[in-house]
Amino acid sequence: MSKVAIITDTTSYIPKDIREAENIHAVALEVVFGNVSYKEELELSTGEFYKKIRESENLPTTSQPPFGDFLELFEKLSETHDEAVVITLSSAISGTYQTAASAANMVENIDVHVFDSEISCHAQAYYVIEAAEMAKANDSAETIMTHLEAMRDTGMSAYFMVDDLNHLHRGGRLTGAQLFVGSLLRMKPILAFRDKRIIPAEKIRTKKKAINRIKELFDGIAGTGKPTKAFVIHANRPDDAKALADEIQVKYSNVDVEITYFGAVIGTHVGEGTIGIGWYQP
Ligand code: MYR
Repeated sequence: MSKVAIITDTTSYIPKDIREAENIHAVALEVVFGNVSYKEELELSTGEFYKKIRESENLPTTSQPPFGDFLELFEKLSETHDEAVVITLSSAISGTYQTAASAANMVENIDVHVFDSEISCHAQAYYVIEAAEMAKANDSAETIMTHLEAMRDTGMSAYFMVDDLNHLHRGGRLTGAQLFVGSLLRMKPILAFRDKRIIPAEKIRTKKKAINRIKELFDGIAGTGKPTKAFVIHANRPDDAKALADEIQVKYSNVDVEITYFGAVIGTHVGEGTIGIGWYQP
């Protein structure tokens, strides 16, 4: 029987206690302030990050995990496992997928499969948790990959609204905005993933209207009555996130809603104040 290790990158923001309980390994992306880089979640917590950006003169940048971190982990896991499944954030917004795939090709004694979640954050975590449950049930890496692909085909959605679009624009992670970027930067567009990339899905003028529109999009899904997994995600807006999650939970008994966060690396690109809702109907 094949023993499968489950690996993710830190942008799935799965808390350490859950990672440990589910045997999930995490490889960290890095956030860079000046010439000091920190492995997010391991060397810089999300709380410390939001404090640091307020105190720092220059805005941080980010980078994918070093190639050697994947290689070292794969080699270590090859002593105890036959196969591994790595689940990364979207390959169109970070080189993490490509780096993991290159390291997978270099390693011997373990068969490493790399899965592109085509999204990030808690939506990525849904794949990781599912894969960890399957590995626990002794499914093979191939069976897990097939299941993850089916989940991706079913549709994983996330809509979010940023307080200041300049962060995403500066980091070059906003697709399709070039033609109307001047006017867009003054708006509160609703952002979403399409074909692995972040696009302004709808142009909206005010924060209030934007959040109401996100709720409306979610209502269209939750209102079907089908069992739905949902998350409210925020960049240092815990009270607003809680209020939104409570509202969803009171309204829909078919929805299992969690509150989650944008950590340092994704927080660098979306900026403090970002809030959104993501969902998946298994
Ligand atoms: C890197 O330096 O490789 C990391 C780049 C990360 C780009 C993040 C762009 C924003 C993603 C928003 C995710 C929202 C999910 C609900």
